[in-house]
Amino acid sequence: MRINVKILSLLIAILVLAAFTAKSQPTGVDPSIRDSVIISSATTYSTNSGSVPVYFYNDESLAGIEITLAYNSPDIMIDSFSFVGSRLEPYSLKGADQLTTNTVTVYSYALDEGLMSSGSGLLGTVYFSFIPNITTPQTIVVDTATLLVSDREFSTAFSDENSNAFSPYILSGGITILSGSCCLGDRGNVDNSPDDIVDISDIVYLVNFMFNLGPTPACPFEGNVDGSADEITDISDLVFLVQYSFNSGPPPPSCP
Ligand SMILES: [Ca+2]
Ligand SMILES: [Ca+2]
Ligand SMILES: [Ca+2]
Repeated sequence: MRINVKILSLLIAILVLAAFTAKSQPTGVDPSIRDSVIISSATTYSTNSGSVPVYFYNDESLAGIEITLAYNSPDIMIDSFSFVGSRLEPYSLKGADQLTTNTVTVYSYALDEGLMSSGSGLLGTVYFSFIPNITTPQTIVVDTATLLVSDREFSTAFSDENSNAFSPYILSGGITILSGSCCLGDRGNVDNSPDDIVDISDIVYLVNFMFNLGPTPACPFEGNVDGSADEITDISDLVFLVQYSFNSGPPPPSCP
């Protein structure tokens, strides 16, 4: 789901969340094992975009989650927040609103679907784009933040089945941007193996990506095996790689 910056969705979020935070600020005690939010540390290249997955753990059922993420750099921009593959994907009331250029608040509430059962896994993924000629290498910290918008405080809290809000443990992360391109030599190392070798693992990776909700190729140029001008990874790339591997087809072209 793309970030929706529309005022309407922000208002809905404020209304829904007001009920949540009005009851209690997140000062409640998290019983038993402390729940957590883990922001990953990702590495990418200046010619690419970047993404930072966020994970969470809870040992009791939850009625709601709100997480506000921020970074402090003019060099990157939030493109979108995706719930694809997230533990929150089944919940109908969820969203991501970009509060400021550098801040996005993400929320999810269990309604008819029942409480969010205990577990650990993906909360969602923040996608970033970079300004042209970005300084490299650099690491930008992505952490949680508290922000006041229209007298409503956006922060990070979990809420239990009685709407008692409490603060999870937060592990901050970030994104490291290296210079140049991720693509080495020829295209086709879809699984980004450090040896840059093209083999059956790359075919498996492509099949998983296309048909099994597997992760996107870390380097889009390696994933675009056939070197199509749109730089898109699709079924043609899988066909190209199978032809090359098993049918004496032409080798993948060089990296751009
Ligand atoms: Ca390569
Ligand atoms: Ca490989
Ligand atoms: Ca292609």
